[in-house]
Amino acid sequence: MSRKRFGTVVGAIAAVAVVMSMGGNASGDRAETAGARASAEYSVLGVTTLTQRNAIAGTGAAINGPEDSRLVISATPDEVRKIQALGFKVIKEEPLPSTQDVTPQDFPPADSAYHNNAEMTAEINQVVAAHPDLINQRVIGQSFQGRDIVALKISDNVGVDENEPEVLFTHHQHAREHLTIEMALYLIHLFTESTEQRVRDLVNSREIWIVPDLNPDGGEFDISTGSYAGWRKNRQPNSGSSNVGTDLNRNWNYNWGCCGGSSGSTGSETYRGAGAESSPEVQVVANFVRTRVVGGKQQIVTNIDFHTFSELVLWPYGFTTNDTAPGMTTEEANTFATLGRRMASLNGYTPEQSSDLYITDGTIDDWLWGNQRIWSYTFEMFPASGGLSGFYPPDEQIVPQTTRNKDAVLTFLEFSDCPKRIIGASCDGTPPPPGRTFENTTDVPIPDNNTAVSSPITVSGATGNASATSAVEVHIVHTFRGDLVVDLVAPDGTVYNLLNRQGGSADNVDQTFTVNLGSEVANGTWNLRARDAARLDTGFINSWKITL
Ligand code: 0X9
Ligand code: CA
Ligand code: CA
Ligand code: CA
Ligand code: ZN
Repeated sequence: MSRKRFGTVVGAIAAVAVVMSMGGNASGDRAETAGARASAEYSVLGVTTLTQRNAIAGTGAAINGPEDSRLVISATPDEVRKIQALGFKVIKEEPLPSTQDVTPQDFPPADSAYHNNAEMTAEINQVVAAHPDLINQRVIGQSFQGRDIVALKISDNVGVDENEPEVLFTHHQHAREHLTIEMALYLIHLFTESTEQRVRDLVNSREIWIVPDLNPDGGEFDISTGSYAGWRKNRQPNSGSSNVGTDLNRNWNYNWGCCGGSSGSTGSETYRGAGAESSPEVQVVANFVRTRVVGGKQQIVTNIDFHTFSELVLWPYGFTTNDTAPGMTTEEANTFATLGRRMASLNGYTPEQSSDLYITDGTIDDWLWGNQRIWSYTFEMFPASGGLSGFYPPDEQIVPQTTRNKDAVLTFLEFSDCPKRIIGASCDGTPPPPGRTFENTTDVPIPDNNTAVSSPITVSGATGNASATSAVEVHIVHTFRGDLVVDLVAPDGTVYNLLNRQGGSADNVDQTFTVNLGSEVANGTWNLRARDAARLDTGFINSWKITL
């Protein structure tokens, strides 16, 4: 499998440097352009005629505009010397009176559906104005260059801190991973606008926090010239060095810099910063997370941190390849892996412990879990593989690649009251209700003639209804070709279609389905019903299991 590694990505930057090269007027980002152009802004005094202006332009300087009898230009030192040789007095302009070192521009026209920081803010403001009962926002701090970092809250009774599991979605630690901003906007719209009962129930029973942009400076810098800069870090200068930026996802305060999973060199793409939380952006979000400790208890139960790319679902720890470590028991590692795999089965990503990709230290997910006991996942979005251009999928991919995560995110929210429930454990210290998992291991042949067969499980002694997140684990042995229709039939006859496979050469089914059986009485006879819809094949229901 082709996987993104730093070696590959850094190599790719050099390879495509011509295509990705900065435009001419990266006016603010002097450190970046210093080597190539060393352009700066100057005023040439006493310029009143076209002849004078042409002479100045003839040196190669870029003319920005006239101002009274002065001409404002962008020029290199060499060009300035030529203009002075023509007899003009040249003075250096002060940088713009701004805390921001780039002129925010925009995505290339072909990618105009992506949101820059101003467009993201405007869209969020519009959703907040339209649904004040469901969503509000607060500024939790500022980036290095002074841009606001906001946290949105989405829930019923949004103005009240209710006793509901809190869930945190974080986005855009890495500047060039713009698709993650679109993921935030997708979730904001889904949670506030969807009329689906499943979504409404989750919004009403959870308190959802979304930090849509952890790295606004880096994101604006990446698009500041009209062509992509391939920038990853924030835009914080490093003392004693002309290299700019800290890798935010190496700057968190858990085993910071411990294990060779980050760099101490300012020029590195994975520079970990001068100290843990040395970047204002990480400090702002870490402080926010700490404010959610109420009465000694962290209210946030779960987190997904969105990145691009590689199509992965990752879980802690990143600093060690060991499955278990201090602060990670076998039960916890199993919970992470089981929920991670369930989510990956819903979005088609590859699930693995994050250190299976490469060792990292000082990452957000290790801190959220190791320090705050928040079940934290990293999603690496589309595409599955590629070079530097993998960070810049065309804007036509925004809708398919954000909606692709809908089921995974909703399932994640469903388990966010108690992630350990996915392995049958409980969270309140009491043992899980006994006898809620039932299995039938008797083989039931599936004839090659479109006739449905059923494997029954009879439940008695269970109280109340089945769960909204019942797991139905199915094992069917089947040969080519695999047109199979598989249903779960509840005791009252309600049919839940699990699989409706058309064509293809897939054969066996070994899959766990999450089914909302919250409206079904648990007691009675449940049936797994299978029907083969194609000729010339054979198989049998091997076993199946239902957790009510
Ligand atoms: O290196 C990273 O920070 C992530 N990959 S990216 O290309 N988006 O930069 C992967 C982090 C994996 N490790 C952990 N999540 N701990
Ligand atoms: Ca386009
Ligand atoms: Ca609420
Ligand atoms: Ca709360
Ligand atoms: Zn990333």
